[in-house]
Amino acid sequence: MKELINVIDNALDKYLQIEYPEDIFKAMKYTLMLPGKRLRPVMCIETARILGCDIEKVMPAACAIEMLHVQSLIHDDLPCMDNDDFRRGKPSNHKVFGEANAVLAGDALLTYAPQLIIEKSTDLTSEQIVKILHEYTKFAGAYGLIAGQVVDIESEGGKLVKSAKETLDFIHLNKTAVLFRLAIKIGAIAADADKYTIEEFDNFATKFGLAFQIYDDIMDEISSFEELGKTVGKDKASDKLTYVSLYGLKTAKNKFNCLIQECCDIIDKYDSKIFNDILSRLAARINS
Ligand code: GRG
Repeated sequence: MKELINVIDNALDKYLQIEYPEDIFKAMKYTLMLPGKRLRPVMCIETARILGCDIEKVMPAACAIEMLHVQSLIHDDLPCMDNDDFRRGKPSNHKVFGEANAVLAGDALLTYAPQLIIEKSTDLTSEQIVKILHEYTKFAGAYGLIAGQVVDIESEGGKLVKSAKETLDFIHLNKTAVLFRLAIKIGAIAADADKYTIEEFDNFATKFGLAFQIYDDIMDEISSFEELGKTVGKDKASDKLTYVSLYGLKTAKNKFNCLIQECCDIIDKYDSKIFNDILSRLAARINS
């Protein structure tokens, strides 16, 4: 997995060159190249590999997903959103480049990502590229990531249109699971997987995404700045609607463990060391 992360890091570095005007490219590259776990591109590439597709074929799209993810992190940290001063162990984008450049860097990553898919995915067919772009635009916008963020912000202000449970599920599915679904679906599309297989992987990605957000909620409660590279304890301090605040730590851990087990059951037949590693590492940390 470490090897694959290095390959992804090199590809990200290559795909995003510093050009004029340097300030915007530097701001884009700053958060992008800080050490993240690269879970989304890794899972995109591993899905493609399991299903018989060369990793080079899907690398531009896998990197594009990381760019979209980084855009969401940069914007999430802004004072008008979560107002966080640290990300990936370093000062947040707006702390280094100022708010205007951080907004623009996010916008630029959001728009460069599909450009990269179109320009560099030379081994994919036009039909595959259109399908991938359709998924990208659907999941990144008001039918996905943005919807999750809006309801998250509304719920912090105490505005609940649905029940707390329904609201929380909506936030987790749209704010977090959506990018894992996108990553894994793109891997499956690149491998020309059939409808049944795409659905099976989508089911895996949805469960994984929910488990991952519960993991994130639990870690905010039990972990440290040194481990996470971002401010901890914020959810509790801001009385945020999370799995832990709604169900308590014990039930949150149980739900997380159930989802991880369901993910293992789905992925088991593919005998993937990378997926097994990701699932077992998350579970080990929560149950330690
Ligand atoms: C798409 C225009 C547009 C806006 C995005 C800001 C926003 C709207 C959404 C916020 C989404 C968000 C930040 C969700 C949190 C998901 C999450 C748990 C992120 C942490 O992921 P890790 O732990 O991070 O994989 P690393 O740094 O390892 O990549």
